[in-house]
Amino acid sequence: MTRTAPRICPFCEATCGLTLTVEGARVTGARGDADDVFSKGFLCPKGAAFGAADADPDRLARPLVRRGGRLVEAGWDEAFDAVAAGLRPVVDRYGPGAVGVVLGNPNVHTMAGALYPPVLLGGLGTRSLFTASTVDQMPKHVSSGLLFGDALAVPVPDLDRTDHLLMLGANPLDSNGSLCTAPDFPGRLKALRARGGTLTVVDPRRTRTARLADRHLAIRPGTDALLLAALVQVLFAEGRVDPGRLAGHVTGVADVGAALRDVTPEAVADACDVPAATIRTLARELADAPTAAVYGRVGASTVSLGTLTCWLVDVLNVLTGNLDRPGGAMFPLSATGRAPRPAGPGRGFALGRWRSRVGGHPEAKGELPLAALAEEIDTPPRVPDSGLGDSPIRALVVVAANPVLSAPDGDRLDKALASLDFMVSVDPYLNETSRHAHVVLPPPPPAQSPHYDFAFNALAVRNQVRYTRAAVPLQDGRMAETEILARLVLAATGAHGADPATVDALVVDSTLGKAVADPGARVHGRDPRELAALLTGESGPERRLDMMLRLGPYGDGFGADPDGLTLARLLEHPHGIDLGPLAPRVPEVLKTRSGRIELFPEPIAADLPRLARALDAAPAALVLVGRRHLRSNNSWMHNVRPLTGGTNRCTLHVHPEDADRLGLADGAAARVTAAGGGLAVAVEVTDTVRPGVVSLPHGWGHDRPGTRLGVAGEDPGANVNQLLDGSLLDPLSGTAVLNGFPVTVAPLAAAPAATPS
Ligand SMILES: Nc1nc2c(c(=O)[nH]1)N[C@H]1C(S)=C(S)[C@@H](COP(=O)(O)OP(=O)(O)OC[C@H]3O[C@@H](n4cnc5c(=O)[nH]c(N)nc54)[C@H](O)[C@@H]3O)O[C@H]1N2
Ligand SMILES: Nc1nc2c(c(=O)[nH]1)N[C@H]1C(S)=C(S)[C@@H](COP(=O)(O)OP(=O)(O)OC[C@H]3O[C@@H](n4cnc5c(=O)[nH]c(N)nc54)[C@H](O)[C@@H]3O)O[C@H]1N2
Ligand code: SF4
Ligand SMILES: [Mo]
Repeated sequence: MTRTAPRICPFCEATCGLTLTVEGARVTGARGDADDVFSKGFLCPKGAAFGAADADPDRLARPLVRRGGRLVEAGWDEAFDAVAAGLRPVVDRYGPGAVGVVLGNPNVHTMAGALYPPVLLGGLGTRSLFTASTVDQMPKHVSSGLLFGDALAVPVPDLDRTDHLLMLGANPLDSNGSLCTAPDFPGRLKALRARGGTLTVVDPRRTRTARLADRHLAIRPGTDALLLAALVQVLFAEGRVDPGRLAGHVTGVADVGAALRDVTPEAVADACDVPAATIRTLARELADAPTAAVYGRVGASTVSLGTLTCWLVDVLNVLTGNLDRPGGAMFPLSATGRAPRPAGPGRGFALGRWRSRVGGHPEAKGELPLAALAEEIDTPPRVPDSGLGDSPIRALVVVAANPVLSAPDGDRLDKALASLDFMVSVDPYLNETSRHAHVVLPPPPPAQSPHYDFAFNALAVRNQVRYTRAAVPLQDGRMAETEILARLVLAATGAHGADPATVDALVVDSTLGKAVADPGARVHGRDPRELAALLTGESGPERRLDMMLRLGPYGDGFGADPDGLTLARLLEHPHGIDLGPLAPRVPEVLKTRSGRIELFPEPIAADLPRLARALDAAPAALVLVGRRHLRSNNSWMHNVRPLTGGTNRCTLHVHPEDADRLGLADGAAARVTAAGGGLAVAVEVTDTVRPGVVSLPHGWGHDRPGTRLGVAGEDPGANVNQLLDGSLLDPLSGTAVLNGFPVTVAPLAAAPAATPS
């Protein structure tokens, strides 16, 4: 029998609503859900391939447990016994810090990834946390933490209403957007232009997004901070600073002007390779536009000046009066977020509350740099057997991460992982990282999981709320990822064997306990047991969702507002509920100690000398940047046949001038070399990259033994991150420099002397 079922797509940040066609337990088709309140029918090739991704025969069907050096299928109880037996002795002997936790990107695309890792970290008490954020958006969190006092308060461009968008280091036509959840990002950009708005794209490559723009600036990689600083300088020099409504809510405006006084367009033009006159024009347009938003993403974040760049993005939004106003850069209000509070001073944001053991890297948002994971494992203690506090990481819990491909120097990490006393991976695939695990716990395919976007609703260009239950019931032998993580929490924290429902019950108790004790909460003074009894839902995670919705900004406050949101009400709306356009949130959103936007925070001031040095640095002859492909997704979708092939290839884009100079022919093999190593790759000569820049996508290199990725292995590609040695970081955020690092490229067939490695 054929039926349809709604399912929010988990494959990228756009969160499109899909209508799945289901036959038995098999998804045979996927189309855009025309009735979805947010995506209105949009889908991309990845969403269309939902069925193929769901049914990939290489997805693991059963847990794997290492026996005699080999990973063999096992039952769930046996697998969790092995997890408890592997982790607890490490905690007991070396302390909780010897257990590292690695959280990868798909955690923001699953309900389990939102609901359980905080409990795991709290229960374990480890500070050895590494996530995809430090190869991605950590600079934005740090910037938001410093400016607004809340690392999660990330302004998003009000795409549907802005008159002017200045976009740096983002290519939403291929990525579908990031830190700006907007189904049909391409359509929204076209609509911006159709209503007379202006789009400027700053990118060293002439991307599909750049081709849509009014203006494309092929900037020299890594210099966006200089460009943005010069825009700020022009605003001050020409008397165009006008924070508008925010004026009474900002401190440090004059300090910013003074600090950047010398960073004129003329001073940065050569470094950025953007004419001074163009920079002046950009600044004036930004100031003069009725509304405007500056937006930077991966190419403006995973660079040496990443935090400064992210900071300058919002400095410009503030100085032009565009922060927190319709058409500018605004703070979404998520249905499971904190209910608005009276404005006032907050606790602020601290950096570097502890440091990594080996490199001394400061924590940011409770995390250490993913680039430092290998050294934290493979560097012996300073004093052997010194006991707690100085132990290398000896055991690792990896959830939805493939750092052997996604982090710098995969070869070193590969060896480090092989040396661990114990490793558990929660992953549907046996891949480059999970092949080192002693236990692999496979989550069910996405059709068998419910979906709610805890993370992306807080980054969406429109306030809305949607929830889809599993489209297909859990099949025999499958365990919900929420239950997998709940059991993992128990096994890791000494409560192995307890009922996984106790994890949810504990969270509910503690959350409601805090809420009723909070004089600002609508449930203040009520009995938490009474509130817990009101929760509905078929499972622990659903009851937790109900609780979060009811305590949240649109919630019913457990009866305080009978028209408010509950899980039951949401379930009556399978295509979601629209909660309206973004609305101003300053000052309520601010949690800085001053209660204001702190425009010139001390850590930023202390980092400015690096900006000055970047002005004078001689540019490298050749640097590498990344790129994404619409039919790819980081490291894990190269195994889905319908998404492979065509232009989705791991080739090195080289500008014709560079190809001539270096003796590289289209289609020929080249050797790329950098500080971390070398790799061989096919050349694609194209003028879509600017001269002096080559581009290679990430997430490739599927040629390691011991994986189970049949399709990906046919065309493995090369791992770009092997070019890095892990030492290049944005110091404030610990984020790896993945864009704009120096490389040399030579024909592979050339004389050996010309191909050092
Ligand atoms: N050079 C370079 N490197 C980069 C980047 C770049 O632009 N250039 N981009 C960086 C960025 S932005 C990111 S976010 C990181 C991503 O890097 P990672 O966080 O490592 O994420 P993925 O590569 O997507 O790997 C995700 C893992 O999760 C598994 N998985 C898939 N679905 C599920 C699920 O439902 N549940 C669970 N438990 N597991 C699942 C996959 O099998 C895979 O093993 O890569 C970074 N690396
Ligand atoms: N199809 C697809 N979609 C994805 C993903 C995927 O792998 N494939 N990954 C998802 C993830 S995890 C993320 S974080 C998002 C990322 O989404 P985006 O931020 O849009 O990332 P990219 O598409 O890599 O675009 C980054 C752009 O920055 C440019 N760039 C590189 N260096 C510089 C520089 O120094 N300055 C400037 N101005 N530009 C530079 C690159 O040429 C590239 O075009 O995409 C998500 N969506
Ligand atoms: S744009 Fe993203 S969310 Fe939408 S269908 Fe494609 S992969 Fe899924
Ligand atoms: Mo990412």
